[in-house]
Amino acid sequence: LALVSDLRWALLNEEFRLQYQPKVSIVEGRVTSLEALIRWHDPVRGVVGPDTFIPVAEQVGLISDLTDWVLATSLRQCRAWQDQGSYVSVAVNVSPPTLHDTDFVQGVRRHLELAGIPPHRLTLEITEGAVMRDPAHALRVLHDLRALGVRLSIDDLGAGQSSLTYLRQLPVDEVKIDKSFVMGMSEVADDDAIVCALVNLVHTLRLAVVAEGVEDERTWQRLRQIGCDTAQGYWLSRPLDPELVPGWLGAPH
Ligand code: G
Ligand code: G
Ligand code: NA
Ligand code: MN
Repeated sequence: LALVSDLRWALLNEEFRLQYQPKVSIVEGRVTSLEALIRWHDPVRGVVGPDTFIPVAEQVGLISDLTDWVLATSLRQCRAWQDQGSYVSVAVNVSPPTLHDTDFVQGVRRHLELAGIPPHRLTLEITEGAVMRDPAHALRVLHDLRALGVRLSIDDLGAGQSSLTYLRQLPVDEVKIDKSFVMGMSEVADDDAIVCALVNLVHTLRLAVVAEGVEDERTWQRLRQIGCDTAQGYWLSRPLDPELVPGWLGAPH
């Protein structure tokens, strides 16, 4: 496949970029973290989104190198913002296979040390699929990451093969409700009911709940009303190029 060799080359040739999308505390209005989202600036294809190449990278064993690059780049960026006076946190998406790499926890620790960022300022977003493929091992890795001091988030609740059994025993700090429910909740009564139920479910587990895909003010107000902790979505901010982040953080919103 041309895509595969192009991806290897792209990594060497530094063709990947990160954008950052804020997660905002609904009660305090404060940014709780900035999620790093990868894009590929291919000279021929133009800007390619992760949905196109992450699944390929997972299949051909490139995903760990990519995640390594994302961790290094986002933590270095976090340090640069810190040096400018912004003590923000970053969130990094971790693909299922990467969680099961033997040296993943050591790698995370090394990247934090290199950047000089305290572990609690890094959140790792993990989908349920990562846990389901080998629950016993995933649980050990999550406990090791927890012991290291990084925050853990379960991504896309409701989109995959959820198991409440695992959700209950995972050592995580927050759960993100999948945007497919949140995006429609202003118009679709069932989606509103599902989001309400998921917010209550996550709170019953004593975890923080994030709604992603907040696209209008009505949804934000509704989430506030039902006690959702944190929101993320185009209405708050699109994913931002890194140089726009300090200005966005400083502007009133
Ligand atoms: O940013 P966008 O909506 O195009 O992201 C599409 C998908 O790609 C999302 O599911 C997102 O979690 C995933 N994604 C974005 N950046 C990364 C990354 O750095 N690593 C992994 N594993 N997935 C990512
Ligand atoms: O799977 P994950 O949750 O990481 O997916 C994040 C993806 O969702 C990113 O590609 C991001 O661009 C996209 N996204 C973020 N906010 C919104 C939104 O409000 N609406 C829509 N449609 N997509 C969003
Ligand atoms: Na995510
Ligand atoms: Mn998500």
